[in-house]
Amino acid sequence: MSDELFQKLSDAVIEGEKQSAIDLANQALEQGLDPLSCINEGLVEGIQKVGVLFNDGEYYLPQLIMGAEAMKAALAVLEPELVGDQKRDVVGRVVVGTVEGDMHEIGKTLVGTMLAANGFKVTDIGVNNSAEEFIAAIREADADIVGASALLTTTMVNQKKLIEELEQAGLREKVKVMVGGAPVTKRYADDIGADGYAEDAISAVDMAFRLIDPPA
Ligand code: B1M
Repeated sequence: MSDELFQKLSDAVIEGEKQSAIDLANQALEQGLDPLSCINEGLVEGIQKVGVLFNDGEYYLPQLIMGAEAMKAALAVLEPELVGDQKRDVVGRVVVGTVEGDMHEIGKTLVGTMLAANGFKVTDIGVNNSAEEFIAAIREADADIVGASALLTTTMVNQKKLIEELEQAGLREKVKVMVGGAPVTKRYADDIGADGYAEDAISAVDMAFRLIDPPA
């Protein structure tokens, strides 16, 4: 019975069926199923499959967004029911935002959602953030990683500025910097001294895991 419901939860995420994911999460709780198992054996399985389909070119952005939204909605039902040491381990703390002068939010939000779906505690500070605003949020969240998004060739420079100001604030050793956004390249990320670059939201999750737990 529980296996069947886990599978349905996973399928709801894969199909991006938000309402169905919410209904199934409520149904699982009514049946007394363990919320943590619903997350790990249902939702997480689903979102990982979405990632594979996206990487294989079988899914495009809309399906990725819908899968992440379905997962987030069901998580909002299940997470408050986790008790005591069942609370999901926080993989790491991430502040995500779009840099100063830049109002593009969709990609950044998707990156944040995918990170949250994969167990990171995400503070999304929105768009048009100065370096000072990033730094205040990093301090407030005690972040391990800061993710700075830029969609304009004219605002990419503010990713560099953020890194410089992190150095001046004495935070550069403490926080890893990940950058991304359509005009940003791996080469640019290396040039400005970022720790990580990701081309899309799925690779951003992989990169965040690597930044938290770098290979020996
Ligand atoms: Co704007 N815009 N826009 N825009 N806009 C682009 C980016 C542009 C390429 C369109 C074009 O000309 N072909 C162009 C930039 C040119 C350039 O600089 N090279 C452009 C321009 C010029 C402008 C304005 C200047 C237009 C004007 O007013 N004259 C203006 C600037 C406003 C400002 O920011 N100050 C502007 C405004 C807008 C809207 C407000 C209308 C709107 C944004 C609405 C919103 O976000 N709420 C908008 C949109 C929608 C776009 C396009 C069409 C789509 C962007 C998007 O959401 N893509 C875009 C053209 C395009 O990209 N094809 C364009 C979907 C999203 C999921 O992808 O954001 O790339 P993306 O995110 C991806 C990856 O890049 C990566 O993962 C995401 C998921 O896979 N990623 C990260 C993103 N951030 C990451 C961070 C990471 C890691 C990965 O780690 C931290």
